[in-house]
Amino acid sequence: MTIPIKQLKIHKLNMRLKDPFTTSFGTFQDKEFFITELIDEDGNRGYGESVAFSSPWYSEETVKTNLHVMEDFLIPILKDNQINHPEQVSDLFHPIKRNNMAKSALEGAVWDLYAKREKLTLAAALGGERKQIDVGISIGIQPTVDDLIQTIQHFVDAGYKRIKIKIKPGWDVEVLREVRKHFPDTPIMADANSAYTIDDIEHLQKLDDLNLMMIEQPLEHDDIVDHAKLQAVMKTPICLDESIHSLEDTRKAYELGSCKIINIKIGRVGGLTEAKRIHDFCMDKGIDVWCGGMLEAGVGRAHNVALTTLAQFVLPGDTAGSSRYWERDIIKPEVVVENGLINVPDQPGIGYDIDEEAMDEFTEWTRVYHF
Ligand code: OSB
Ligand code: MG
Repeated sequence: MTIPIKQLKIHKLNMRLKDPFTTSFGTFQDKEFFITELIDEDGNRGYGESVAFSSPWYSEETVKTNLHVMEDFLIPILKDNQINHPEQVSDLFHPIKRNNMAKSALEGAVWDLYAKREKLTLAAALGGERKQIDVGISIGIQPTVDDLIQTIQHFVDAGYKRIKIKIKPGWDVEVLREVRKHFPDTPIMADANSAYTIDDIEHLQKLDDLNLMMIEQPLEHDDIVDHAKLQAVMKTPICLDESIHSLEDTRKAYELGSCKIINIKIGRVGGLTEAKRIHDFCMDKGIDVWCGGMLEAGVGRAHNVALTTLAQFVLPGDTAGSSRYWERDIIKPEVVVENGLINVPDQPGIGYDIDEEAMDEFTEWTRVYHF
């Protein structure tokens, strides 16, 4: 049955993180992004979120490229085709190269709308069965090691199931050694956001003594060859984030031995359908996966929660509670973490309502597209 799409709205929002978040490539505090809203003839509303940042530091996409690609290429494709099932959308978008976060912002809204029409939770529509998901936390680079240790203690006390520490040259081995002394048994991992090169092999091998769950994306953002060389000489599992944009990238990384774990981010891989394909491949090959985060507002966060209900998401993800990021989120209720767990909502679609008052507060403008 065709999904009778009547209208699409793109809302441009500006929100401010409670605290600045620092990675090896830069610091974030003010976030501008889009919420997509698809409305059908029966009045159902499906929501998506674009996770691109303002600058192309994490990947080449930006807020502006997302709007350009949605308006000039992707929305016309949605208008020109009948959609019966959200899985068609990734094939329809396939001729447009990359621009995965733009694709995902629209595809996610189609999935939510479809699930609401079918009166299914988004988790169930994707085939997920978990009722609760395990949650970890990602901690940005801190001014001092003492600050880092205090911050970790705070989140360990709050029950988060694993701690991810951002590293970069000059803030790595010594810092993690100190952290290990204070937290001998805590599940800890490190994320370098591509801050090292293959010349750093010997330095990175020093991390092998620290009993880390994994090291995420140590080398170039587009590399899978040097990561294979590095994984061959390291005990610590390598997890790829930036390098994986598709199932094909995943297959190649698997064949080369570039990693043992994959961080699946819905936006980075072009949407929920491709995320699920990567998940299914990893399940088949015995590669552990977890769901990464992009400092999302509530809609993107809800999509992450739904995806994480799939069986091979065996490691805690980065989808922490709304209040870790925002004074006020744009969904009701907000995403809440208790004892390191999020209860998966049981309402249809993303399972959280839009907080219209909060949306109004953060919306800079809205554009309407008629189908
Ligand atoms: O590499 O996972 C990453 C934040 C911004 C850009 C890239 C990354 C991150 C995080 C935080 O690690 C994830 C989150 O808490 O949403
Ligand atoms: Mg990462």
